[in-house]
Amino acid sequence: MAGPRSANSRLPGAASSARGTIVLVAALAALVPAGCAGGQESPPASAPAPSVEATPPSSVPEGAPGAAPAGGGSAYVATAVDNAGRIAGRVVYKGTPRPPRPIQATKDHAVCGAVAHTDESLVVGKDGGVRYAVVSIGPIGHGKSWSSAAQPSLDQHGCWFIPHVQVIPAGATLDVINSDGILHNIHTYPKHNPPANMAQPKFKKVLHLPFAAPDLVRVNCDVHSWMQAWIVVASHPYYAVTDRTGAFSLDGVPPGTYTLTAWHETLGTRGQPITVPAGGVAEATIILQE
Ligand SMILES: [Cu+2]
Repeated sequence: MAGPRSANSRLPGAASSARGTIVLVAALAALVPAGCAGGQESPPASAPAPSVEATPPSSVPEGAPGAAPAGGGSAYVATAVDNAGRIAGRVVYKGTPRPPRPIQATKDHAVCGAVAHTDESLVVGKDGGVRYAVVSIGPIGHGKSWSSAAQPSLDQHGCWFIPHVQVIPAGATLDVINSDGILHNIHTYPKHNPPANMAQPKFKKVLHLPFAAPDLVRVNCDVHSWMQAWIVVASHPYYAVTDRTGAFSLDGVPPGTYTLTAWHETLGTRGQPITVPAGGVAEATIILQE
C-alpha cells in the first residue's frame, strides 16, 4: 500500500520525477568546475580542490557501497599497515533542508505509536551535518582487518528499524530481531545477494540473513509501510556512517591517494580524491545536495 514513506522510498531503478530531478542535478554537477559544485563550502586549506562527481541514489559507482571490488573482483586482503593515516571530516548538506516529517503510525498503535518518530531519509543537523551518510575509500586491495565487532543486528523496536543505516562485512550474517511482540515482515532489496521476503511473527524473535557479496540493500517491512533501513555490505573495513553532526573518521588507512566517496539514500553519491599522509590526518568535507 502507499504509505507515508513511499515518496522517499526510492527503489533502485524506480522512475520518478524526484529521481529525474536528481539526475539533472547530477548531470549539471558533473559539468561545472569543482569549485562551483562545492558552492560556498570550502574544503580545509590543506586539501586540494576536489574534482567531483555526483550520481543519483540508485547508481552505484566504483568505490561506493555495493560496488564491485576493484581489480576485477580480487578479494581484499588484511595485512599489517605501516605508517597508517586517518581521514577525518564531515558530510554537509548544501541548501535549506526540509523540516523533519513526523511519522504517522497507521496500525498497531499500541506498539507503533508509543514513541514518536520522524522520517530519517534526510536528517540534517546543526551546521548542515548530514546524518546516515556512508563514507568509504577505494579502490583498496589491502589494509587493516575488520575490528572484532559484535554480531551485526537490525532491531525492530517500536515499529522502527534500529539502526537506520549500518555497514556489515561481506560474508556476515545479520540478526534481524523482533523486539515488539507483534508481526513484522522483512523484505530486502539487494542487487548482489538473494532477496528475502519473510514474515516475522511475534514468537520469532530472531531471523538470520546472510550477505555473501558486497551490496547496498534497502530493507522494508511490508506490514508497516514507514519502516525502512539500509544495509551496506562492504568488501573492506574502510567504511563509516556519519553521526548526527555529519562527522566521520576512517583510521588505519595505508598512506596513499584514494577516492573518498559519500553515499546517502536521498542525496546520492559523491566522490572526491584524497591523499592520506604517512602517519598523518587528511581532512575532508563532502558536500551533498538534492
Ligand atoms: Cu513492521
